[in-house]
Amino acid sequence: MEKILLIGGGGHCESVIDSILESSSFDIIGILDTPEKVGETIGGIPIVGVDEDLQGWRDKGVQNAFITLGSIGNTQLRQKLFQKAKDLGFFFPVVKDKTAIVSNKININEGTFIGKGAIVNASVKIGKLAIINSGAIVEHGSTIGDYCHLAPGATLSGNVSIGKSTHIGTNTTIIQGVKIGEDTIIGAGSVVIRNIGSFKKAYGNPCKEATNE
Ligand code: JB3
Repeated sequence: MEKILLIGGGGHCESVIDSILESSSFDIIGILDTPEKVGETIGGIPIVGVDEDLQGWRDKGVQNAFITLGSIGNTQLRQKLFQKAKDLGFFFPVVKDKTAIVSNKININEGTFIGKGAIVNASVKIGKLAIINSGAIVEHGSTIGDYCHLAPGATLSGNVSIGKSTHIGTNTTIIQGVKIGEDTIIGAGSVVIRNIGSFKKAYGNPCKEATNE
C-alpha cells in the first residue's frame, strides 16, 4: 500500500483519517502540525513533525500528501502548504469516503476530499483541494472551484457555479443555475436564489450580500 503524509492535525484531519482507514486506500505514516503538537495522536495517527520536515519525508520515499487542515472562509494556509509540498514533488490524491455516492462521469482534481454521505451527480467539475463535506449534495452540471469548502449538508441544485476559495456554510441551499464568485462566504443556512459576486459575505433567506462589512 502506498504511504501518505497528512498536513494539519485538527478536527478535519480526524475526518480524513477515518475515510482513508475505512477504505484502506493508503498507509498513513503520520501527521505534520505545529511544534507544540508533535507527539500527540489524532484518530490513532501520531503527529510526527512539522512542515519543515516535508523534504525529509520526501527523501525517505514518501510520495503522497494530503492537506488535512480545513478552512472556514480563509484558504490561504491550505494553499500555502499545498504549494510547499507540491514544489517538493508530493502527489495529492483525491480522498473519497466509502459512503459517498459519486458519479463516474465527473471531473475531479488533486487533493480534494469528499466526506461521508456526500452525493456528487453527473457532469460535475470539482477543482483541486476542495472539501465536499459530510452530506453535501452537488447536483448535475455544477462547477466547484479550487480550494472551495462545501460545509456539511450544503445542497447545490443543478448547474450551480462556485468560484475558487469560496465557503458555502452548513446546510445552505442554492437553487439551480446560480453563480457565486470567488473568495466569498455564504453563511450557514442561507437560501441562495440569485447570483452572488466575488469577495463578498452573504447570508439569509433569501441570501443577500452584507453591505456594512
Ligand atoms: O466544518 C467542518 C465539518 N469542519 C471544519 C473543517 C473543514 O475546518 C472544522 O470545523 C474546522 O473549522 C476546520 O477544521 P481544522 O482545520 O481541522 O481546524 P482545527 O481543529 O482548529 O485544526 C487545525 C489544525 O491545524 C491544528 O492542529 C493546528 O495546530 C494546525 N495548524 C495550524 N497552523 C497547522 C498550521 N498545521 C500545519 N501542518 N502547519 C501550519 O502552519
